[in-house]
Amino acid sequence: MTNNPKRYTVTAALPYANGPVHIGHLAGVYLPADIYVRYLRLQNRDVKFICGSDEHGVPITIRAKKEGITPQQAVDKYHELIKQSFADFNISFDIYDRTSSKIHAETAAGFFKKLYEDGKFIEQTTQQYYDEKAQQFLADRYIVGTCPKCGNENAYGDQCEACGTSLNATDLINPKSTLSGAVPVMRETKHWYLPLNEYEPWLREWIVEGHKGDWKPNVYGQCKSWIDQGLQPRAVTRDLDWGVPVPVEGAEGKVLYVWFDAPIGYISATKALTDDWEKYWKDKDSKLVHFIGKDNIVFHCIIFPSMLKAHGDYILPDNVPANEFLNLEGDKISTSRNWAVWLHEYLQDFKGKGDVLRYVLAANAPETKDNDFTWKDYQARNNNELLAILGNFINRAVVLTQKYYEGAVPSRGELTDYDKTVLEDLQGMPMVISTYIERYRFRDALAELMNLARLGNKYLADTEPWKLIKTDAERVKTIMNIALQISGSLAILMEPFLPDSAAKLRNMLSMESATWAEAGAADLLPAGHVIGKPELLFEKVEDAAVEAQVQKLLDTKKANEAANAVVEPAKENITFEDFTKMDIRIGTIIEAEKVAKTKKLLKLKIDTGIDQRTVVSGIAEFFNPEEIIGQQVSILVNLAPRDIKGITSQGMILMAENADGSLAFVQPNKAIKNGGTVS
Ligand code: B3M
Ligand code: ZN
Repeated sequence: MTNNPKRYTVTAALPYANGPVHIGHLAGVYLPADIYVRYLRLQNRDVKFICGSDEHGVPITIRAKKEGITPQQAVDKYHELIKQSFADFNISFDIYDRTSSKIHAETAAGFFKKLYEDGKFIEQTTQQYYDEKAQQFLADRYIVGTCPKCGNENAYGDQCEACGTSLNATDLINPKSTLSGAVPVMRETKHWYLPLNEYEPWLREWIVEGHKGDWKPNVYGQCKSWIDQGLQPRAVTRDLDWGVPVPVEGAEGKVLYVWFDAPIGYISATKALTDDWEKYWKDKDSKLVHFIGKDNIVFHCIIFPSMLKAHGDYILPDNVPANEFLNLEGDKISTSRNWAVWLHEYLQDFKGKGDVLRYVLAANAPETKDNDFTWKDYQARNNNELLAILGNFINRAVVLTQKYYEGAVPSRGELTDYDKTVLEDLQGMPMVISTYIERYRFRDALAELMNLARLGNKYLADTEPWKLIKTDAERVKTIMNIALQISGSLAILMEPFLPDSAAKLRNMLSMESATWAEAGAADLLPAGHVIGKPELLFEKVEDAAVEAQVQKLLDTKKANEAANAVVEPAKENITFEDFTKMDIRIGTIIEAEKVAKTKKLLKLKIDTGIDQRTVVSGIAEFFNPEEIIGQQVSILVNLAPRDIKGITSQGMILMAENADGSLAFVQPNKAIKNGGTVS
C-alpha cells in the first residue's frame, strides 16, 4: 500500500459486552487507534473509525448466567456502559455499533451464505464434546483443558490465551465442562468448516513474504510460526442458542461461531454508518487497519483475512498493529479477580482527568512488550511531565503575553542563532511525530511531543524574558513571539494524545481549529493576534489521591485472598464429657477500654450473671470500646485466670474469625438473661 491511500478504514477490536472496560483495553487497543485516527483527521484524510460491542458467543452467555439475567439483558447493560466509557475518554469512533443489530445479522448471514454457495466450506459430521448433565455441546469457553502447545491448563475450546494458538476443542488434553465440571462425552454433530489449510500458500505469500518488516515483530512472528506449523480446517458454526442463526437448511439450532460473525461486525457497522460503505471495504485504494490486543492476532491475521479472501470482494488489512498486555501494579489485569482500574470508576475518582490517564497509558503503552501500570508512575508522569513541563511552559507563555502585551502577539525582531535553531527544531517536529505515528509507534511520537514542550521550557529558562524585560524590552518581544509559536504548534500536535487539553489550549490562544500541516510554522500565531486568558491545563495529583487507589487495590487483594482461603480441617474428635467440661455462658459487656501501650488488647468488664469480672481480649483492631458496651457475648467462665500485661483475665470471650482475619462476637440471636448457659 502506498503511503497515500485515498481513504482509511480503521477498526478497533469489538469488546465483548460482558463487563466494563479497563485501562488494559484502553492502552492496548482504543487509545492507540484513537491517536492514529485523530492524527489522520488533522491531516484532512478521509477516515472512518469503526467499533462496537461484540454481543455474541459464549463469553456473553456465561456472564448472563452468572448474573441470573438473559444474554440480551447482559449485552444491553454492558453495551451502554462500555459505550459511555469510551465517550468519556474521547475515543472518537465514527460509529460504536453492536453485533446484535439487524443489519449485522443480515450482513453476517449474507457473508456465510455466499461462501456456502460458492462451495468454500467443508460440511462435516464429527464427534464433538457434549455435557450430558447440562445437555449441551461444549464449544469455546464452555470447555477448558490443557493446551497441547504450551501446557496451559486453562486453555479454552477455541483458543489458548496463554500462547495465542487457536485450538479445536478436541485438541485439549483432559477436557472439562465449565458448565458442570463434568468430563464430557462424545456426540455426533454436523458443522461447516473453513479449510484454512487451503489458504496456507496464499497466507504465506501475503504475510510471510509480503509483510515482513512492515508488520510489528510480535504480530509477524506469531503468524509465521502458525503458518509454519500448518493450518487446519476450522469450524465456523456452533451448537448454541445465542448468536446469528446459520442461514442454510439443515442447520436448525446452530449459530455462527462468534469469531466468524464478530469481524464481519466491522463491515456491518460501516454499513450502518454510511451508504458509501463499500468504498471503505472494497476499493483497493482504501487502507484497512485493525487495532487489536495480542490475543486476537490469529483471528485478524489468519482467519478473517481467509474469510475475506474466500469471499473475494473485499480488501485485506494493510496492517494489524496488535499490542502486548498491560499489567497493573505487577499483576495481570483480571476481570474475575477485579484486578483492574475500571474506566468508569477512574472518572468518578479523577473528574476531568481523562487526558491524564490517556497520557500515562500512551507514554507507557505495551507496544513491544507487556508493561506495568502503577499509581506511582501515574502521579509522577502527571506531576513531573504534564504539569512541570507542558503545563508550566504554556502557563509562562500565556501569562507573560498577557502581562507585557495585553494578550497581543508581539512581532519578532532580529533573530539570534539560538532563536533560529529553536524555530528550525519547531519546524521539523510535525514530520518527526507523524513519521512515528504512521509507523504505529505512539510512545515515541508522544515522547517527541513532550520534547517540543521541553524545548519551549528550556528556551524560556535560558532567555529569562522576565528578567530581560527591565533591560531589553525589544528582545523580549522576539522571545515571546517564538514561545507563542511553539505553544500554537503544541495545541495542534497534542490533539491526538490529549484532546481535552488541546481544546483548552486552542481556546486560550484564540486559535481556530488548525490542521497538522500548519503546525511547526513560524507564523502560526501572527503578530497582533490577541490570545485569551491563562487557564491551568493540569493540576497536581496529591499523594492522598494515589494512596487511596493503592489502598483500593490492596483491599481487592485481601478480598481475593479471603475468597480463596482454605477452611481449616476439623480437629480430632473429642467425647461429650470433654465438651461438657467447658462452662460457657452468655454475658454482657459493661465496660471496655484499650489496654495502654498495646495495639490489640481491650480490657472488658463482663456481667456473667454469676459475677462481674475482668477479661482481657485481643480484639482492639476490630472493635471500638465505646461501641461494644451493652453487647452480649459468649464467655468461657471456667478458664483458669491468666495474667496479661499485669491484668488478671478471668475467662475468655468466644470469637468467630473470618477468612481475612477479621473478628466477630459469637452472640445469641435474641437477648438471653446473663448467666444463661451455652451447650
Ligand atoms: N470480542 C475478543 C476480545 O474482546 C473479541 C474481539 C472481537 S474483534 C472482531 O478480546
Ligand atoms: Zn497454549
